[in-house]
Amino acid sequence: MTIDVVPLTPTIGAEVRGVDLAGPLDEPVMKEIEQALYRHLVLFFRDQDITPVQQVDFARWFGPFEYHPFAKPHPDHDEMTVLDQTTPEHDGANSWHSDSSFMENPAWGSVLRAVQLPPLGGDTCWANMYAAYDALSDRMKQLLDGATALHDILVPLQKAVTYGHSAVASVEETRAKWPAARHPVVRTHPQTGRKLLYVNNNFTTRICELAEDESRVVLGFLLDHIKRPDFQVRFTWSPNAVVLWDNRCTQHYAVPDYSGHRRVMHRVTLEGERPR
Ligand SMILES: O=C(O)CCC(=O)C(=O)O
Repeated sequence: MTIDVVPLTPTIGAEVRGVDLAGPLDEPVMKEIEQALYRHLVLFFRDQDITPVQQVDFARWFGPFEYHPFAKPHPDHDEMTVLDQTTPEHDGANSWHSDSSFMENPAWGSVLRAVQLPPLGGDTCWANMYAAYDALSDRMKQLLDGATALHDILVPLQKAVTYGHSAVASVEETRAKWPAARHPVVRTHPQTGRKLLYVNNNFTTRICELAEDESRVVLGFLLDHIKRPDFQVRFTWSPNAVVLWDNRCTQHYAVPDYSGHRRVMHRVTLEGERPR
């Protein structure tokens, strides 16, 4: 079987047709999907009426699972988290982010499936962080290459607790378990060997090698820069659509425009490696 990969923008995102994720999918097909992912960074599969077990099995091929410390697990499948939202404004997904960058080993990627959708809205956008790095001037690249930044759960966690999106008992105790992680500002993707910008609006608080006020300005510029529409693809979900993304070289943003309607998604996240 050869899969049909249809790019959605010149920069990021492709729809994959001719694949039934209910599986089983043989090794050559999975390798084609993997290669398509490295090329397009985010893959969209429509009309995949699959069970949680089938979703978990598809994700498993890419590596071990990440068990998120704060997300709500599926009652029957602890590898899966359930995103169930009617008040999306403050849940932290409507801010450009790379998942779990506050961890030493942030997520490799995720498989997300639309279970229940609002009548309108609830799109998700992804952005290409290779393109964000490539678009910087040589002088800015020189400044950032070799620099490191802190990624901290504290503020997003406080916000999530304030708005009822997280049930952690104590922000301080949770934070103590997850002290800020230090990662390179410019990361090299372990499979493609390409450099990419690795700072995000949810978690990155400080560029370590700069003075505090310098960091505020440079980081502020970078956190705006990564939002450029020419780095992005925007996906309008349909029932049973499935998205596979590489979390290492992308960021995403869930559009919170469906308040009062329910949106339920099943997510399986894969464990990543330490950024280098
Ligand atoms: O619900 C979505 O579309 C994306 C949610 C999100 O930001 C995430 O899974 O990290």
